[in-house]
Formats: sequence, C-alpha cells, structure tokens
Amino acid sequence: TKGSAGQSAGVFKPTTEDYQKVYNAVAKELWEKDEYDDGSYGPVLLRLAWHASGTYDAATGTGGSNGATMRFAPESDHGANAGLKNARDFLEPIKQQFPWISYSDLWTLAGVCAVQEMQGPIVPWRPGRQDRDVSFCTPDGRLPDASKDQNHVRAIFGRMGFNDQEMVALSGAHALGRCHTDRSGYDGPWTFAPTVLTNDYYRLLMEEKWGWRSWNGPKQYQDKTTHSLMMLPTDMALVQDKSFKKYVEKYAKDGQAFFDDFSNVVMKLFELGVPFESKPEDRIKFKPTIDDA
Ligand code: ZEM
Repeated sequence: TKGSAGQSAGVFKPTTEDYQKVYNAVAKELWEKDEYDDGSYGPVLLRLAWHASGTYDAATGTGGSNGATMRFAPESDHGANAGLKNARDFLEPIKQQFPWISYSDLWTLAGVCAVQEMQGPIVPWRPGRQDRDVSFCTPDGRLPDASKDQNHVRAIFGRMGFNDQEMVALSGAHALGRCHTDRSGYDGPWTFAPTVLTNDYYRLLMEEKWGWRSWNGPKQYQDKTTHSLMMLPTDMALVQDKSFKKYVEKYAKDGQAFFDDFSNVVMKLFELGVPFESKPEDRIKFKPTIDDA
C-alpha cells in the first residue's frame, strides 16, 4: 500500500514533521480552549504525562509511560488520578485526527507541548511507546502522597531512579496549576501565574512565610501575606530537608539553571521504562507555537 498519513497504522512511518503536526494540533487546542480552570489545559496535561510516567519501578521495570494503562480501571480510578479524565478527554480528538500515534506517545508529547507552550524550556522527546492492555495496569500507591515527608518523597522518586537534585527540579512543576478540592481534596495554586512556567515555586518556598491553613480540608500550608497560595506537606519537605533545600536555593536564584535541569529531568521522567528502538540523538525538539504568536 502507499501508506498515506494515518490510514494504516502498521505501514505508516511517521517523520519528525508528522510529530510536529501532532504537537501543533495539541498547541492549537490548548490556546483555543482557554475557558478551562485558570485559562489553560496545560497544567492538567502535564499532570497526565507525569502520572502516566511516575508509576515506574526501576527494580521490576514495570509501569512508566509505555502502555498508557491509565485508560483503564483500576488505574484510572486510583485516587491520585482523580481529574485526569479532563486531560485524557482533551486529547481524544487529537488521537482521532492522528490515529497512527499511540496514546502513550501522545500523552507524553502533550506533556512536552504543555511545558513549552506555558513558556517553559524545550524538552526533547522521542516516540516509541506502545499501548498495552489492562493487565499492565500498575498497583495503586506508586505515586506520591502529598501528606507525607521527605522520606516518602525520596522513597517514591528513588524507586524511579531519581536523585535529590532531580527530585527538586521535578517539583518545580508546581509553579503550574492548582489543587482542586473535588480531586485531591487540597485547594489552591502554588503561584500567582499558574499557567506560566517560572522558578516562582522555589522563590516562594524560600522568600514567603508559610503557616498551616485553618480549614476543614487536609493539612496544607498557606502564605502569610495574601492567604491565596498553598504548599503541600511534600512541597514544604523540600525546605525542611538540608540536601533538598540547597537545590531549592539554587533554583530560586537561577531560573536558567532550573529550566536546564527541568528539561533534562522531565525528558528522563517521560522515558522511564520505554523500550526505545531509536537512539538518544534521535530525540525531537519541537518548535513552540508561541514563538510566532
Ligand atoms: Zn503534582 N500534584 N505532585 N507534580 N502536579 C498536584 C497537581 C499538579 C504531588 C501532588 O500530590 C499533587 C509532581 C509531583 C508531585 C503537577 C505536576 C507534577 C496536586 C493537586 C497534588 C495533590 C491535584 C488536584 O487536586 O487537581 C506530589 C505529592 C508530588 C511529589 C512529591 C511532579 C513531579 C509533576 C510534574 C513534573 C501539576 C502540573 C499539577 C497541577 C494540575 C492541575 O490540574 O492544575
């Protein structure tokens, strides 16, 4: 057969340009659907890619973004994944438009698109993930529990193969988005500009005064100046722990260092456990659409 774009999944060999088309389609929807939440699907798309990837267990090689098993119960019903249906549904029309891409490649590509379109760094990405069936769903409990301390953060991210510096760099994603009482039970955004990636998360951790919020919900911190921002117990663990804190200080002072390290660690996160046939040098650097906006 001639294998024209998208018609026969077995034959069609997508090029970098084809993946850039998918990127552009995600970006277009991101910019068009600006009524959602704080004005962008970007944060929830990044969270979908992270929760798909963050189930990885280095010891057994199970979990990770390969498989997109969050399409299925029980994984879709895990408490940590509450609200991520919004992101999966957002991407469904894109999947229909480009049927040759796997859900698992699409979810991570959309995570990259979200970071870049929210003015973050370029995150190199490569395809190669294959969707797997319900039997590959990971057990509940592999994602971090926000009510816990630094030992938990180290145990969860250590299981994936990350070091302290990488754990702190990854956490800067909380510059984006917010907590929703009907999803996690927690409430509010971490920063004043939750749809733009900056190092504000670290700056606020260092410079703001934080106290417990008095409310009926789960234990969380609020800023003492405006009472409108929040930190989770696991966020505050990053300044309560000496080794973590030195990286928080670094990223608070140096936004470029944060961007460089965030790009590397998100790239690594999205590749955990994926049996790539391609080489690291084959990674694609998608062109952001906001350059010409
Ligand atoms: Zn989050 N995260 N996260 N995170 N996260 C939430 C929201 C978002 C933790 C966590 O419990 C929560 C990473 C690490 C950790 C994002 C990205 C990344 C929420 C709020 C909670 C409770 C969910 C809600 O109510 O909608 C914990 C405990 C973490 C580590 C210790 C890493 C790593 C991330 C990406 C690299 C993002 C973008 C959001 C915002 C989602 C949204 O819908 O606005």
